[in-house]
Amino acid sequence: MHFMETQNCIFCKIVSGEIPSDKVYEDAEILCFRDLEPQAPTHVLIVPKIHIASLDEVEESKEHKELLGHLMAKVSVIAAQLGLSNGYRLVNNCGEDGMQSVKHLHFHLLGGRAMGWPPG
Ligand code: DGP
Repeated sequence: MHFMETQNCIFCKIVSGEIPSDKVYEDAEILCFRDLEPQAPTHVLIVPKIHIASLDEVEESKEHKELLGHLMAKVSVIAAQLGLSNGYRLVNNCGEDGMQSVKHLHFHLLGGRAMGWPPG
């Protein structure tokens, strides 16, 4: 990880509090906040607090496996907190073809309406 990468990263600034966000859930490892451009009645982003550029940068290290396991285990907790009792969609956009725009690993949690498939 390069210093400049975290310094210029919007989501690192949200994690540090430098940029305000509408927080939904927070613990020592992860932060969940409402997306600025919601694509569903409920649309939040779940991010690791440490800077990982994308899912493609996730390694098979103990640290990454524990972090991602923790994040995944919290999805149902956050969904319940948001009242998504009828289901939801969890999305990760990775890299150029995945149309990832913010280069800090994040998962979109969308709900409150039926989703379409296939995705565009
Ligand atoms: P992606 O395209 O998967 O990289 O999604 C990035 C999402 O981040 C997009 O839905 C809009 C959201 N976003 C970008 N900048 C900000 C911000 O400053 N605050 C919040 N809350 N969301 C942001």
